[in-house]
Amino acid sequence: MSEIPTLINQVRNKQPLIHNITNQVVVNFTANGLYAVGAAPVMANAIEEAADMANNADALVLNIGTLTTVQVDAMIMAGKAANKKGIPVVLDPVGVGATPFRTDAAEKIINSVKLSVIRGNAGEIGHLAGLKSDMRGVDAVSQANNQEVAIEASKRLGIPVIVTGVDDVITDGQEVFVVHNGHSLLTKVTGAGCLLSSVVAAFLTTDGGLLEASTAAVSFYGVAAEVAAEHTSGPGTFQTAFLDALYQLNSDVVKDTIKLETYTVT
Ligand code: ATP
Ligand code: TZP
Ligand code: MG
Ligand code: MG
Repeated sequence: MSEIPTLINQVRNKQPLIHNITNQVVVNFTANGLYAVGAAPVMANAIEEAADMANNADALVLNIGTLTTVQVDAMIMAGKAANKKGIPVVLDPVGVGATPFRTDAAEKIINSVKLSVIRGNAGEIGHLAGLKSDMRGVDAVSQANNQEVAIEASKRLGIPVIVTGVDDVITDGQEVFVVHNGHSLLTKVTGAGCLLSSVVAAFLTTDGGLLEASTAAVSFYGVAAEVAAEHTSGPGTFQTAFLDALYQLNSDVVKDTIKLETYTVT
């Protein structure tokens, strides 16, 4: 996709403000990762201010990783404010399917807020769509066919989805983008998926169409992981090198390194 470098540069120039209502595990990593890609993070969970903060932001991320009942209400209030303002809303349904509370909360959010895209692993997205799926805590267990899960889930939910794992699939049920970049060290750092959801939100503030901007975000992220892994000996140094790669990555390197497949479902 020729526009990937343009979209990366747009994020860096625009410095979009991303409002994250996210889990306690990944707050710091998400904020630093957003700064590294050139966006600006803000975290605001309180029910008293969630809608006001969304109203000041360029995009909203709802992440259910360490949910409370009050936080579900705050997410819905923020989501409705974002919808009214017309800014993108990304849902990361962390661990959905692992407990009934998470499942009920995710369904409530989906039914109350117009979502731009849902990003999760195959277990999470499959579960949301009523497909058979396995979760162990917040991690996907089986290696499902990500393309089948993504296409079917997007059709059933009527919402574009991003299913990540060894391969990443971005689809609205019709147009399919498969990104083969990334590195297994991303599975050894908590919050790699959560940060990706926030990076997708940052890219959705660009001029790119939803699927193109999401694909640019996912491929940029995957190539950054490959670059970072070259300089690291394990998860600790990888985490630091990954932030550096997100910050330094030349958009032409992404264009040259991206392994992308696209097709239309017939
Ligand atoms: P999980 O909790 O199951 O790890 P997640 O929400 O953390 O899910 P991932 O599916 O791990 O999200 O995706 C986060 C990033 O890690 C994506 O960029 C994805 O391409 C990458 N990734 C995940 N697994 C691998 C792998 N085995 N090889 C290469 N890249 C991977
Ligand atoms: N527990 C609740 S939320 C969370 C954990 C470990 C973080 C999950 O992050 P990711 O990005 O899905 O790996
Ligand atoms: Mg992970
Ligand atoms: Mg996750």
